[in-house]
Amino acid sequence: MSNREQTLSIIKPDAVERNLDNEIKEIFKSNGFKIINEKKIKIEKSEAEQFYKVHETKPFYNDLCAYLSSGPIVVMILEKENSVIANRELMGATNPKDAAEGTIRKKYGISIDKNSVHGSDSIENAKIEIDFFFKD
Ligand code: IDP
Ligand code: MG
Repeated sequence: MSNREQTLSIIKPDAVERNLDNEIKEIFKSNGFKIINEKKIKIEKSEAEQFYKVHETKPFYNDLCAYLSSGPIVVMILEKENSVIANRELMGATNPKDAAEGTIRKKYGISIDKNSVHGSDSIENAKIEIDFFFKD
């Protein structure tokens, strides 16, 4: 039985700013992800606050939301078998310092906040996050 599923990926401002978006998209494609939909946008801080609401009690919440809304981002719906886990693996650990060799965050991440990519952490959250950016 196929487990083909969708996840939400974001190429964050630090990577878009360095013109890495095409390179990162190629990494997803060469790892078997199909880009179902994508758009380059800039969001308001209030939208970032809504998107990251799960982190609202964390000390880094304000900086995180300011950062995600600081410049253009590329949001994508990615599809592949077990895409949520597959994307998390390809992204690497939240802190690029801890990310495994060959992962996107190891290759491009600058710091724990400027870690180049976001990926949904569960199938349930993937649906919520895809709706957040692509339901109109
Ligand atoms: P994830 O992006 O790997 O899923 P989360 O724990 O969901 O990591 O955190 C969301 C984002 O918040 C991270 O990607 C990172 O940019 C930022 N973040 C997480 N922990 C810290 C921290 O301790 N200091 C600063 N920023 C953090
Ligand atoms: Mg997360």
